[in-house]
Amino acid sequence: MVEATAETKSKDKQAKQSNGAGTPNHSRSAKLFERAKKVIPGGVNSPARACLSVESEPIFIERADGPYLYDVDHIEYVDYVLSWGPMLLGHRHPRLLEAAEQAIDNGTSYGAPCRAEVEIAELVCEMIPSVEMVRMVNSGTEACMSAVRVARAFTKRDTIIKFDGCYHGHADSFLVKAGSGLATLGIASSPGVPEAFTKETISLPYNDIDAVTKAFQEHKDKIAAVIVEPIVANSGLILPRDGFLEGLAEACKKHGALLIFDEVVTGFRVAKGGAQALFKIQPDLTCLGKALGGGFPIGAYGGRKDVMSLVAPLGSVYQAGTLSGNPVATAAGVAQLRVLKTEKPYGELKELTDKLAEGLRTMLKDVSCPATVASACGMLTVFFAAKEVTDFASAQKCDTQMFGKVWRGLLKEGIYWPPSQFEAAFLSTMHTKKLVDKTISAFEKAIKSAQ
Ligand code: KE4
Repeated sequence: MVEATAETKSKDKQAKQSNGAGTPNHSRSAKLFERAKKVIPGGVNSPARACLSVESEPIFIERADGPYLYDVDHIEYVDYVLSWGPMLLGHRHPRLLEAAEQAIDNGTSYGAPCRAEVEIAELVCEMIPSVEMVRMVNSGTEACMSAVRVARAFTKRDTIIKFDGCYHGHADSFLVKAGSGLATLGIASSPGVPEAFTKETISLPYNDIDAVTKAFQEHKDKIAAVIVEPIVANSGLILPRDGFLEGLAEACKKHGALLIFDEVVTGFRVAKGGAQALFKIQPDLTCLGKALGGGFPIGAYGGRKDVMSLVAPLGSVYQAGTLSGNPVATAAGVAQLRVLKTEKPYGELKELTDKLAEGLRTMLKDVSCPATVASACGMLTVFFAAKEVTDFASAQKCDTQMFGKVWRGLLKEGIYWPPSQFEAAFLSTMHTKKLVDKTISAFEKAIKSAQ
């Protein structure tokens, strides 16, 4: 674990520690937000950043370093959003900066193949157990959209199964009872998506293997694929019940459907080989993103060679992209994966995540706050609900008002927590035990003032 050295502490002399005293001054953020709302829908380029559900205006960030964010008002925060997952090594990791700077020095995009594309593909095939062949794209959405297309082509079937509260990006066929920003904003399914696009999408309760069995019985030779977040991040963090993922694999095998693991969040985070390595399950296809590129726009889908061989130009399933495999993004991704492969930070990252999760559970009991904590290596969620959250329906029973009050309290204490009950918080290899202790105390203070 890289200790937050003086080097990763704020270089900005004006940086202020937000310690809860008084109301921090967000005037520069507010001014930028006013300007942004005039030219960008909602003033943000992704609804997840809007902070609407926590009744706050978005904080505009000036820079980041190690485990910290610094906003335009020079306030320092411990960062638990980490760009929604990509910054697994923390911000400005020296190896990543060096690789990206070198790549930029050679040009920023060629529209022709480059060495780093081969290197990142080889690393993905080496690190993710089920991936024999992989295609780079520019986002998790593209990865999931393309994986479903090739699964439909391979099986010559149209229907897909997804799970309530899971989010696979904003491609039309996924916007059915989806999680992340849709859950945060209470959008069941998005306007502008024709029924014709979603009628082939069956959404079932996560962790309900009987519902999956029933769906296959009803639609058996029509189902092309089951796509699942093996550990859900987009309802808040929900772990699979024992046997659930194995049950999905068996059902797919029995009915000739493909199993797609959406590991855009869990890939390289919960283990070097993702959730599939953790649970020892081999999906037919895997979607990746976020940590794959260390903060640069990237995604990837890959898996069985016989399935991926259908993808153009080898096969006829068309998928393309001007910036797919971009030399800067892939160089940064190669650097990130090499650090993860050689330094194997997972033991310490899991230990730190457990320390935070256990510390929060103890504190919640001490302050008699009805809440539960779910965690996996490098990620966790505090659910403001008395009962354990096992699916989207139970996640929706959370007290989102209380979540909002606590979120605002944490911000005052210099903790930047994901601004939604239906998102997961992330830790980096640059977070430290000291910062975890600070976070637990900040939660305690925020909860006490919210109760
Ligand atoms: P992108 O298209 O945002 O790169 O990836 C879509 C995606 C696919 N699969 C999973 C499991 C995901 O979590 C995501 C995107 N995650 C959200 C936050 N939970 C991104 C944040 C945002 O939309 O701004």
